[in-house]
Order: sequence, then C-alpha cells, then structure tokens
Amino acid sequence: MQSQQAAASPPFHYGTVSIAGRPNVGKSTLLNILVDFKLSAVSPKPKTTRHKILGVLTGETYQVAFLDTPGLPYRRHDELDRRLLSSTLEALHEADLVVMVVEPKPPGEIEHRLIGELRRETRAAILAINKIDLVKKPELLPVMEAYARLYPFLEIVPISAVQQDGVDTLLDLIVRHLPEGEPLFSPDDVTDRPERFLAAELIREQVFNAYAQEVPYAVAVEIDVFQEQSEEHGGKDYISAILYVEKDSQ
Ligand SMILES: Nc1nc2c(ncn2[C@@H]2O[C@H](COP(=O)(O)OP(=O)(O)OP(=O)(O)O)[C@@H](O)[C@H]2O)c(=O)[nH]1
Ligand SMILES: [Mg+2]
Repeated sequence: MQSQQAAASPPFHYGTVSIAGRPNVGKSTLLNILVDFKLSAVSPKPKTTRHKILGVLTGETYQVAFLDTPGLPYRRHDELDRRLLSSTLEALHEADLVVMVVEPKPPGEIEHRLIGELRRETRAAILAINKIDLVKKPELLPVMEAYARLYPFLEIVPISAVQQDGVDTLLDLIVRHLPEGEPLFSPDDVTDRPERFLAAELIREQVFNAYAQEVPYAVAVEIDVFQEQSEEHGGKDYISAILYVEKDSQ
C-alpha cells in the first residue's frame, strides 16, 4: 500500500535556467518577477547587470535556479564587454534550459550570435518575447515566425515583465521542461549572494538611474558598514557605502 502511494506522488523537478539576451531587454526585471524578490538591479540603461545573479524559486513539485546574466554585448571591444560576455557564456554552459529574452522585433546581430551559441551545444531553449505592452498584437506574429525559423525553441512565449503578463505561463512551461531531480537549495533560499552584495547592487542601481552617460559605468560600490538593528541608529539597520569612480571629474 505504502509503495503504491509513493509511486503516485508526482516527481520533483530541479534545474538551472539561464536568462540570456541583449542588454536592456528586461532580463533582470523578469528574474525579479519570477522569484518575487528585488534581487537584480534594473535600469533603463544597457549593461546594468555585471555578474551572474542566482535567484531560486521553490514550488510544491519543483525548484528552479534562475541565473540572470549580463546582456550579450555587440562585439568584444573593451574590457567590460569581455568580462560581461564570458560571464554570460559561462551561465549558458551551466544551464539545463535557457530562456532567451528578446524584444518584439525581428532578430538582430546579437540574437543571431546568441542562437549560434545555443546551436553549438544544442541547448534546450525557450524564447520569451518581452515588452509586448509596447506593440500591437498583429506585429508579434511575424516576429514569432522569424524566431521559429532560426532555432527549434521548445516554446515561444510573448510576455510583458513589467505588466506581469504571460509570466505565469512562462513559468509553467519552464517547469514542464526541467529534468527530474532533487532540490539543491532550502525552500527559503532566494539567492546565494550575501546581503552586503544585494545592498551594493541596490546602490549601484540608483547610480544608474540618477546619472547619465559615463558615471554608471565607472562606479564601483563597496559596503564598508553593515550593522543589523544598530543600537546607535535607533535599532534600524545601518548601511554605509563607498562609491569609487575613475576620474576626479566624475
Ligand atoms: N515597456 C516595458 N519595459 C520593460 C519591460 N521589462 C523591462 N522593461 C524595462 O526595460 C529596461 C531594462 O530592464 P532590465 O531588466 O534592467 O534589462 P536587462 O535585460 O536586465 O538589462 P542589462 O542588465 O543591462 O542586460 C528597464 O527600464 C525596465 O523597466 C516590459 O515588459 N515592458
Ligand atoms: Mg540586467
């Protein structure tokens, strides 16, 4: 009797899912919505994300380890681009499944390059066409067709991350394509990054939102004080950070 019950319980699914795409398509916005936590910095400027960021989502029958990645740069021209690119490629290799995020536009150079990477390793991939709130429905069909011709995506899902439209459907489809496996993280884990790192990212995000042009790309944030429930500050958490820039003029 007992063994019959065990056989009837649904299998558990676990997998790593890399979120990849050109800069500024909304990868970090999507990660934050999926894990329902403000984990990854979001800004209207490209190249906001600098490192792979892990976001864990645990459900009744699944656990997904999402990896937000830096947007794939146009060409490898500077040191920052090289670093961003290698971080993204690394995340692609680690993934059981790739969610490629694109704009509702025909595929461009970056998309062709990313699909080339998927093809090289015959990666299982789902295409998420984001920002559909910015276009009319009839404009979507030719975009979906163009991508379907380029790669055998497991699914093509139109979404709007900011309006949370289609995101539940996307999650259902992701889970459906995950391998069976045991969870790696505790159900309460959202990330493997320490709070100091998350605090530094939130500050860096504000710099991206507040400054134009070169300053966001020149800034590095270092948390020098992180006191939880600081007595000195009325029991509130106290965080102090140093912002480094490259030049005096900044
Ligand atoms: N209209 C609209 N804007 C969106 C949507 N999703 C994200 N955005 C906006 O697009 C901009 C970029 O979002 P991010 O999430 O930082 O994009 P990213 O792909 O992580 O960018 P990088 O980290 O630079 O590669 C932000 O201003 C978001 O608010 C969407 O569904 N619709
Ligand atoms: Mg990002």
